[in-house]
Amino acid sequence: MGSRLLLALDETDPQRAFSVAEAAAPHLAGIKINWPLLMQGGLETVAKLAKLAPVICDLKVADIPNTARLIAEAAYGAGAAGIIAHAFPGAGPLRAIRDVAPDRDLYAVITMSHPGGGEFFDITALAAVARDGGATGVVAPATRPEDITAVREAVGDLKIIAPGIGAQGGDPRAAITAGADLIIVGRAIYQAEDPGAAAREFAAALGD
Ligand code: OMP
Repeated sequence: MGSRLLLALDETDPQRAFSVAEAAAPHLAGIKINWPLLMQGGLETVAKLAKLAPVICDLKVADIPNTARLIAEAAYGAGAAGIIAHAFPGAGPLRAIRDVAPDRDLYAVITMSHPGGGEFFDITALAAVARDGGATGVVAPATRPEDITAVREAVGDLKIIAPGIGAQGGDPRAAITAGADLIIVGRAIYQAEDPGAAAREFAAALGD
């Protein structure tokens, strides 16, 4: 089976980020980048990393459809294979993103991994928004495997990607057993002494 590991590359030094990505790439299904790296490295980071693995731009888009579309045009245009957006603004902004690149991925956040991160998110309602908006997947917390199970029931066959492994306390196998398709690991890999070895161990823990 191919890798089920996504690297959350929140390393803020673009050069160091690229060497971490190079070391980890053989063990990855993809690389997720967020504002900390994008703000330092700019959009060209996407194209550079895309040579190593598919890149998901975790922009947590939460805006009106027109602004969501403009953001999506920039990110997909730079070579992103996927974008992460919030579901709570409704199906319209998700649909606007999807329409920019119907052949790429769009992940909707329908609950979050930090303590209290589930308080204001209604999984059932937001799963319906994700589906209506044409999302190809959703983000669900490895810190609460029971929520991943609830999300799996609510989203059917949409892809579930699960952050919160390692530094936030989640366990990779528990997340997969609960229904996640892919796990997301950041600090436990990019802050490791040997990021390549750490990525290999996470992939091996899943039997990949
Ligand atoms: P580590 O905690 O360092 O493994 O990183 C987790 C990554 O997943 C970070 O990039 C977070 O921004 C992201 N994330 C969460 O931690 N929790 C969530 O609920 C959602 C995300 C996300 O959308 O990726």
